[in-house]
Amino acid sequence: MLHKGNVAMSKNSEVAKIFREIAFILQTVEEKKSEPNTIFKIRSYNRAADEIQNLSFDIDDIYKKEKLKGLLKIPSIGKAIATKLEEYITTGKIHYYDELKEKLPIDVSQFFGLEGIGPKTIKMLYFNLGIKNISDLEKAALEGKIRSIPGFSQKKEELILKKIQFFRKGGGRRLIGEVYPLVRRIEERLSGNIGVKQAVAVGSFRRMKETIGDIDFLVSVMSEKDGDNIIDYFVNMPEVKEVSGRGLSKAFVKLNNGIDADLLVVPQESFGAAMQYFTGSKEHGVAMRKIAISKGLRLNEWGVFDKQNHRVAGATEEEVYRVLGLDWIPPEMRENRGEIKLAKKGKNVIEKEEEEKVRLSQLIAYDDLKGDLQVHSNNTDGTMSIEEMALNARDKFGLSYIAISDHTKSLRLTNGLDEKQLLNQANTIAELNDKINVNNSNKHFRILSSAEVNILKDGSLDISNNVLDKLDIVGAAIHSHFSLPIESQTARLISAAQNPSIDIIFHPTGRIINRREGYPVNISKLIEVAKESNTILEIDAHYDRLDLKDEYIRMAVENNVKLVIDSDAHHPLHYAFLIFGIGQARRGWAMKSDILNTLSAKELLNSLK
Ligand code: DGT
Ligand code: CA
Ligand code: CA
Ligand code: ZN
Repeated sequence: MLHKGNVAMSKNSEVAKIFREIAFILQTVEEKKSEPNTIFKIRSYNRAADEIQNLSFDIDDIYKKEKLKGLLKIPSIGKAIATKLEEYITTGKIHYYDELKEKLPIDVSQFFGLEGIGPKTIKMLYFNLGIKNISDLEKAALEGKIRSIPGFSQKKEELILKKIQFFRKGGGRRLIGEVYPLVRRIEERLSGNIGVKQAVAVGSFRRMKETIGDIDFLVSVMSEKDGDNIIDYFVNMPEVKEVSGRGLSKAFVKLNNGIDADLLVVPQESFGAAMQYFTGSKEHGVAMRKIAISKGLRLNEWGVFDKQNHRVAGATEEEVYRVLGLDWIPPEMRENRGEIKLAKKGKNVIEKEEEEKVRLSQLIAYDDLKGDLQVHSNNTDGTMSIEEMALNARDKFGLSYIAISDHTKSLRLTNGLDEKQLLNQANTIAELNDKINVNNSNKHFRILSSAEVNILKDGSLDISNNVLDKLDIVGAAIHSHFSLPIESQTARLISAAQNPSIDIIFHPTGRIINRREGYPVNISKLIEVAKESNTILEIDAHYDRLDLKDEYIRMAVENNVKLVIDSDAHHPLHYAFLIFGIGQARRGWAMKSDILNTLSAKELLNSLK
């Protein structure tokens, strides 16, 4: 069982943003920036930002209850930062931040989106050309002014333009993990309103797309009066910043976090049809309407109607699909990529298609995962001990095993482990397994020894095979040399996959959604090698990675490559991210049997190469 992700909240996000800006400005203008003290400060602000962003409580509430003492209980928050938090909660300002802003009066957060354009560059851009935001930057680059800054070049100028383009393509879409808790919260509150029969978030959110343009809520009511009441309630929610429009059965608002949200209100008898319509995708809807027409029916958001204009279906989605001769289709599959053909009832004479049809009913479910195979501890860049990570996985998320996959030595930034430390850690894990299971005979939990081995430039690993072979399961990943050409990157991944000690390739393409494209990979080739070598490909469920992405998952599934879904947890709350990975797996048509961490730990270990 997985809990609903409690990931980010608005006040928390505001403070997190300010802390990231502080860290950034310190890196930019602080004279003593290479002194250990400053480095420590920069890291502390970044860590605090991550922590607060991912907190399951509102910092306001924490402060209300326990004041400064409560704030100090947040992991990674020391006295200095807690005091700044208090200042922000009580006055809405942080004096230290305002002071720093005076030294560098630019729109720092805009530049966060431009991966690879760091503090040093931004400082030069500001002091040489007065560039304060992305539009300034784009203008200067187009006018050829950037190359004239000492140390810059035409190549750098072109790179900057490319980064800006990539950033704009993201176009204000939010990562699903950024809006998930908020959407679930609103959905729950709408459901609890008097007069409301059902309330659900539809649109791209229900399809679990990796990014969300706007949020669509659908509500069914008993009477017109109830409809009016729920619209009143919606436009007056504390999350609403401004109301952009309101009609008899709909409302459009902008939320405090800048995202738009729509509300549609329908009568009970149309709820299923409206759900079908507003879940989309548009392409899936268009194809559905064609089928209706071919059957002499008409499908719209109010129902399915016959020639005499009688409603033949509409209250539930199932009946809408049924009268069109289709099985119900999971929302994540509704992209008009072949799912409608798959759902046609009784038409599949060919055996192969009959086999494929089980995908609809045997898609991996949100409560199918038994373990998590990418988990980090505070022995490297995680925030909690192995034991704490294990107990949280067991008690809060109902998992029955985790693999501790700490980074390895060549990743110095994370204090990666060397051979000796890895073997020591494996011994500690063996002892911990005894300890945590001692009084818990009914619910056996297993910690697996593992590592996230760093793939070096030439495709070799930074830990020797004889050490890796002593671990239960091993993942490998690329964390550097992102600018090598596609042939070299693919070759690096292939040599890791062909290494007999490597079981899994972690986050295979290295992308960070809306921030960096990742390194180029010939994915078909990698899939082919994964199949031949019995190597597992990972779906990293952290919502800013989702790597593999849906379309690559589908390719892997079609080629019978085995997959795992991991949270990449650096803190126990991050186990909540697993649902985003499951969502992508469903979008990639993966069945439970395609995902190896639906197996017990024993079965999983038996299936490795
Ligand atoms: P988003 O908001 O960009 O992440 O993507 P969606 O899929 O949530 O799209 P949105 O919010 O524009 O509309 C919600 C759903 O309503 C969409 O998935 C299908 C349906 N819809 C909206 N406009 C149209 C349309 O013009 N034709 C059809 N067939 N359906 C539409
Ligand atoms: Ca939408
Ligand atoms: Ca919409
Ligand atoms: Zn990694």
